[in-house]
Amino acid sequence: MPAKPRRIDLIGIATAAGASVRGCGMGPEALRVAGLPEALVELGHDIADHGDLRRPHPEISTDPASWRLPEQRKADVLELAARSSELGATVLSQGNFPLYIGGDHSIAIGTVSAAARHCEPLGRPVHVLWIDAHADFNTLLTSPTGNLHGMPLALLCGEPEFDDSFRGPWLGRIDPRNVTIIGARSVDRDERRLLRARGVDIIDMRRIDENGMVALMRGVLAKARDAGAHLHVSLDLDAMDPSIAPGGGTLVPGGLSYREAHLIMEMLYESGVVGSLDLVELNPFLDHGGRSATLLVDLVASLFGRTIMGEEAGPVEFVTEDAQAD
Ligand code: Z70
Ligand code: MN
Ligand code: MN
Ligand code: MN
Repeated sequence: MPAKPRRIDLIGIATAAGASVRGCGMGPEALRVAGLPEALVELGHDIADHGDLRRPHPEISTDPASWRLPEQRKADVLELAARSSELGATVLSQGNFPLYIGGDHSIAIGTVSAAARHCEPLGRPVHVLWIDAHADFNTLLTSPTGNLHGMPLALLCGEPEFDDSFRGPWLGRIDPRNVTIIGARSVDRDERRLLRARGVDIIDMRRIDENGMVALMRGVLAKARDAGAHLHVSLDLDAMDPSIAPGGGTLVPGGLSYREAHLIMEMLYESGVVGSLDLVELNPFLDHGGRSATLLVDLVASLFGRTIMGEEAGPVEFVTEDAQAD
């Protein structure tokens, strides 16, 4: 990825079916309004916007206590996962970069599946960098809420509690030992035990404070590079501190700083190993005047090559003192 312009395919997945709070179905449009396509074009990339995948019926509530029936929400999550897995795999087979804009984090069931299915016949491993306040590794039994946005990694890693109703030819499979979660600070008790048992690498806030972001990210990137992996990056807005990213439904204090988040993105760009990206959990209804949407656009720009000092295409001519004197 570094230096070379890419063809980036934007795929909106307009849903909140996996979340406890409504509103992140509006995420794709907010990111477009905040200038996501323009920021990528400005960096020299080509963009194709596929519009949004969505369920045909509106997200309405007839029961004020639960905005939609759990069975209906599950069906929505899985239908959108199947469709995004198909579309994402097609984009990857064309050699292009899929940028998925959610939507709640359940969309990663489909987006990571696309990468896994694309890479499997090539014998190429998929590594996942999950940037999130949460671990999203609950199963149907460990989940305290039943919300599917807290479970995508467990399903993708093949946890057996998910029955056949969660599976289909569209579902890909990843190895939990190739998953790194960074920014974690809210992990449920049974989820924690499962993560340890499966060998997921959790870079929680304590490890970031103690070791520093650069050293930790170097380790993640070296592992992916040495494996010749496709790195899928899944960026949950709530990884960032709520003071800079207020537009989420499940905010947790003590998150990534503006500088830590940009540093991750810049190092990802330089690594050249990133093959696909999710932007999830932006809730424009809860955002403050587009601050969180703008933050995500700026982070994506860093991931696609924006730097502070930039890079000029050719030699720059400066006005010298001599010329000024004429
Ligand atoms: C909790 C659960 C979660 C995002 C909340 C929360 C999961 N562990 N994920 N917000 N993005 O319900 O499983
Ligand atoms: Mn998440
Ligand atoms: Mn989260
Ligand atoms: Mn607020």
